[in-house]
Amino acid sequence: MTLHIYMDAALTDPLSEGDLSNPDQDVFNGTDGDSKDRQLFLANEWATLAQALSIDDVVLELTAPGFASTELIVIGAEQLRIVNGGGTSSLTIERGYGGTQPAEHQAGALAYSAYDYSQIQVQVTDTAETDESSWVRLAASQEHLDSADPGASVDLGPKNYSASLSFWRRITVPAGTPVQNKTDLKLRVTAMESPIL
Ligand SMILES: [Ca+2]
Repeated sequence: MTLHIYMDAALTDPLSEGDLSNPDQDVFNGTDGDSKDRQLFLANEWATLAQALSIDDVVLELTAPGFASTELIVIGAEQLRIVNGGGTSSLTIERGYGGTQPAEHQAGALAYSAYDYSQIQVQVTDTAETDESSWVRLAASQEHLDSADPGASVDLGPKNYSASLSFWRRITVPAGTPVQNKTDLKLRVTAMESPIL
């Protein structure tokens, strides 16, 4: 799965996935009860080319580490397969994958994980002790948060590899909640992944 949740529409601030290094976090008044909304974004992993790629280059230089070995990526109309170097900014690549034609690409061009997604769904799960997933409402737009069922998942439909989607989350802390650093609510994204045809 190369879908990630981002905090910003420019897709530069990905949420951490499992290690709480960059969580979606807020501060709430637990005495009176408090509620906060935030827009979040879903997109394929992407990166920018640090150097131009000629038609027969087999090393791809990115401006930041990204992608995984054996993953397919797409630049312009060309698909490429990562042979080696996954997780670094210097990747060995197989050109013209899947019947696409090798082409020149400029520095600054965008590379995306080469997968389309359908049936995208975001759900909240509580990973420890009492289930507080009902503190969270999810909806495709902010105005639909009011009518969203607490703890229910949200269906976001399909997106192609270069598109981004957004959704909203509302966290409501019940009045009388004691002071705590709460880290057990997680957003889980599921989807059907397909290669670009
Ligand atoms: Ca809990």
